Amino acid sequence: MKIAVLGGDGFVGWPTSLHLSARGHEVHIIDNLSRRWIDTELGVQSLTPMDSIQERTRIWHQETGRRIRFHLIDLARDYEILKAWLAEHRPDAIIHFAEQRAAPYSMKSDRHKNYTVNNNVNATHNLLNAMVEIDLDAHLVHLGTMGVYGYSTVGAAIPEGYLPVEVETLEGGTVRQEILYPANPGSIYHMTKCLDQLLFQFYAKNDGLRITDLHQGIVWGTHTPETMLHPQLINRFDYDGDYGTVLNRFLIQAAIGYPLTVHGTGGQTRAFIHIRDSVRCIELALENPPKRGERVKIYNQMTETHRVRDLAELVARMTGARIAYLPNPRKEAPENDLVVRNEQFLALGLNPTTLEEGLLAEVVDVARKFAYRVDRSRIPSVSAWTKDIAPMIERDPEGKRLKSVG
Ligand code: USQ
Repeated sequence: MKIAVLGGDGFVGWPTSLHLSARGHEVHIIDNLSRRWIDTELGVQSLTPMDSIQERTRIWHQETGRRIRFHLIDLARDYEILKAWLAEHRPDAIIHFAEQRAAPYSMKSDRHKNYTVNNNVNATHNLLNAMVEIDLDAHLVHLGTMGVYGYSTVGAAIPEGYLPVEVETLEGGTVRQEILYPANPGSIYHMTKCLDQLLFQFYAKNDGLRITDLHQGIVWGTHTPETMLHPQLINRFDYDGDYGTVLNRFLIQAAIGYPLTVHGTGGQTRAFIHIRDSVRCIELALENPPKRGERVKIYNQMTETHRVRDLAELVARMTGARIAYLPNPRKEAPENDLVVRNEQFLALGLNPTTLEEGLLAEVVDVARKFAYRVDRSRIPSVSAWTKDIAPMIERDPEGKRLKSVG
């Protein structure tokens, strides 16, 4: 297949591009390199040293003989260029990762809120609009998020996208329907993914676009078999307070002797998936497109759920790290249960990589190797969800800011 990977320079986009190229697909990365600019804005860098995208693709060719092409396009702004590119290349499939994906970054200031909404919503709409305009019947696979559902405890499992409901009719009977699970975003970033869902519903219904939406949990790990082929193919690894995600942060914190930064009581339960399973799920989704005219196909792309404090305790037991319970910069339920259905990927043959499989130690090893690149002052999460919360968040990472250290 000819596949366009939008956002192919990012944390999941890069290993996905390599995985698909290794399987013989013709891969084209489209990216505006915004993630690298945001590193510059925030004054942070990936824990792992990352080469330019051109250098990465050169090394990939050198190691495997396969070519990945790179095209510098900003989906949100360069509508005509995107449309012309799609018309010229006519890919069989498009994987859409090209969105600002950090919840804390999206909540930093009014500017960051505007940027995230403008970037994410315009990128998705420009893509859908262009596909219709040039009659492109490509399968669109989008990286959504488990966060569209919210994480509230309802005493029932979260279905894969659609909720069966019974509606009372005017005659007093009932009709059964399946509706999109009620959106319940917890950040501006998550809200843009909820808006994406509506764009997909409309374009699938109105224009028959074939769309798969993957509601992914928190990705952990860093290596895939392809990124390990050469040191310069290494994946990025975010540890800072905006882009670092919880489990990878705990592992790097343990590796450098920094207290594990649990927000609040750590009673938040979230869905997780290893990066290797993430790229495999995307491949499985590509192999199973919806038919033209079918509704949007939605998968829950996660393999297990964990409570944040249980993860901290696990990492502490494994490494001897201390745990710090900090004031939570986010407005979120302090404690929640979460049960998620994910039968569709399991039925397609996904064999989940779980936390028990020794891969936690692999991440700690990567973190130790590159520990010299860590700026400890960038570890705390200082992006507050509301103006009331902001004064509770102190910036000193290892002194004043820690409420208690266990
Ligand atoms: N948390 C801590 N300590 C930390 C960092 C986070 O306790 O040092 C807590 C947060 O308060 C939150 C939970 O851990 O309750 C998860 O935070 P996160 O930063 O790991 O994940 P999140 O902001 O939800 O976003 C990440 C990705 C996003 C993706 C989402 C999937 O950045 O792109 O959509 O995970 S999900 O969480 O399932 O919605």
